[in-house]
Amino acid sequence: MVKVRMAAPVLQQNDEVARENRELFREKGLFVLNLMSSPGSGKTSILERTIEKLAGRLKLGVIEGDIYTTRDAERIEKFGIPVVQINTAGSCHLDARMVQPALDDFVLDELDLLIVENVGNLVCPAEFDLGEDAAAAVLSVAEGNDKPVKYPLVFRESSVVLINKIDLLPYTDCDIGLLQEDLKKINPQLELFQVSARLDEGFDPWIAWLEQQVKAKKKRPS
Ligand SMILES: Nc1nc2c(ncn2[C@@H]2O[C@H](COP(=O)(O)OP(=O)(O)OP(=O)(O)O)[C@@H](O)[C@H]2O)c(=O)[nH]1
Ligand SMILES: [Mg+2]
Repeated sequence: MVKVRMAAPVLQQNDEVARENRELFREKGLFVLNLMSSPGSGKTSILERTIEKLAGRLKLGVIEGDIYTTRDAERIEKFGIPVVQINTAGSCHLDARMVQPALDDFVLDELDLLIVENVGNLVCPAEFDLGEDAAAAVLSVAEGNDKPVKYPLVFRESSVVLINKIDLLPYTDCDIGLLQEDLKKINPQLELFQVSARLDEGFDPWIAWLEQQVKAKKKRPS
């Protein structure tokens, strides 16, 4: 009789490592955010504005997830904050096992906030827990009004949606009222922020939200 060993399902294995990551973040009192969107919605651009605004207020580290290249990490490195690039070499998302070794490259005790920019993809990243405290999704107004209803998981899993590129509204058929209604139907708890990373507009409520989350995490008893 041939002995068969059933491999633990991929998502189950991922969840075990995600739990270890989450436990480490709890020990360190570190707030960790998973930033997700389709390619080109403006995750890195929003990160750049966010880093500028948090300078001197919070100590921020960044993990960049991309299939190939170190381009996003190079953009972040210019701000002089700790950044690590993970290349997934084909995979459309980060998982907890990719993030775990990257954490060794930071001095976590010296950070208040760690933002993980996931691979540009509106579907796969939302399926993999990294051990983060919260997820934020970026949706640009140029992507079409139907994206929340067609790709609901990422919006269900997120605490925040940054509706980006509002400077382009006059050139699109986006109905921003309807877009926000659809997002709230999918997840009534969502915080919605309208921003333009290009024009550096609308960032104050987002920055206040981040600072509030960091403060709450630090206070949580260990
Ligand atoms: N008009 C306009 N363009 C923007 C805005 N934010 C970002 N962009 C442009 O959109 C393009 C993509 O921006 P990125 O920040 O690289 O997008 P991303 O989501 O990080 O992309 P990936 O990492 O490849 O998934 C760039 O050319 C940005 O300059 C905005 O608010 N308005
Ligand atoms: Mg990017």
